[in-house]
Amino acid sequence: MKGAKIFAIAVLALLALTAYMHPVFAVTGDVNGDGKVDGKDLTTVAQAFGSYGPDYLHPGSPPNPRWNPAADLKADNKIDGADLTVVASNFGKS
Ligand SMILES: [Ca+2]
Ligand SMILES: [Ca+2]
Repeated sequence: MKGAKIFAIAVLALLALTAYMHPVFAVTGDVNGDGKVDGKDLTTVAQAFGSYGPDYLHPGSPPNPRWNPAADLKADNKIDGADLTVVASNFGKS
């Protein structure tokens, strides 16, 4: 019984730690992973705008030369307005 209680406390502590650290590792719209959403992220998505990933045209097709998977925030294998909107709507967050 004591072991179960210690386990429960350990799980709760881990969950609290995860919730605390989560924003540091994942800011929505943070393309370059520097912890904030700013002009650099917007520029990165803008530069990849209109590009597409591998297998987009047909199975086995190569990715577009400007393809940047980090910029595909709405993960649909292409960079379009939806990805730009994610950066724009989270702009300034950290
Ligand atoms: Ca950033
Ligand atoms: Ca996308």
